[in-house]
Amino acid sequence: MRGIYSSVTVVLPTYNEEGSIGKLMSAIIGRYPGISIIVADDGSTDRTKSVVMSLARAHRRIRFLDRSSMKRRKGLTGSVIDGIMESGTKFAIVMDADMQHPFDRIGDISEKLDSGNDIAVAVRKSVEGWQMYRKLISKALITLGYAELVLLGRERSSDIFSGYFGIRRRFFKNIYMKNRGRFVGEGYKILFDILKCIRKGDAKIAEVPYAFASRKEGRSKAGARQAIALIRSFLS
Ligand SMILES: Nc1nc2c(ncn2[C@@H]2O[C@H](COP(=O)(O)OP(=O)(O)OP(=O)(O)O)[C@@H](O)[C@H]2O)c(=O)[nH]1
Ligand SMILES: [Mg+2]
Repeated sequence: MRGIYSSVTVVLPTYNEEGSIGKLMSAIIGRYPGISIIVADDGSTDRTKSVVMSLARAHRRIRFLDRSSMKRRKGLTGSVIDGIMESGTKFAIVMDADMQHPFDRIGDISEKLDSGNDIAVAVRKSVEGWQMYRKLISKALITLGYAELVLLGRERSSDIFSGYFGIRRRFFKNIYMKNRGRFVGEGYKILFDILKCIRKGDAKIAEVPYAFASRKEGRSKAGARQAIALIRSFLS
């Protein structure tokens, strides 16, 4: 099994995740020998950096990417792009750092990539802890986004906004280099930006089901600004 995981980098975007980042990284390293991790941080003001750095001293496959020292604009999509581009492995797996994405799906995602898929999307089969209004807004946006992909003849998956997916790095790099202007760096939905750049039939996409858990630590950063960024994604 070590074979597959030494080809995988897990990209974890963070902003103030001191409550979960250490536990998540230790769990990933313990379960998937040989795997690499890049934490793409946007200048967290809590202890996120020191937690990651102390683990990085013991594990050479852990890296902390300090985006604030790179004078980049803040943003989840931009952080994920930097993380994937900086990873040196054949595959990258993107997931939230707040434990809402169960890390035990990393194995299935890695296997789907290793067996020849360009993208393996972890698809939400259930969502825990969201209020009704958030479910409704989410459903409306998903319907709009899906319709756009169908109308434009683009690739899709049954969870087009999933923040948990794996991708072949060269495949991503190729798409990103040709379509930089269509990625909304401040946005939250990089998978949608990727899908809208792939003509239907030009990628092999697999799915892995999972249950989206409620946040147990830290604070949500999702809000109106991210919804506006998504509208920009629809239009770019
Ligand atoms: N680097 C970086 N990471 C971010 C930024 N905004 C959010 N994140 C991280 O992206 C992941 C997802 O953000 P969340 O706030 O949990 O969004 P969400 O899961 O849709 O919302 P909740 O269900 O309310 O937690 C977490 O790991 C955050 O720390 C950002 O601007 N920059
Ligand atoms: Mg979250």
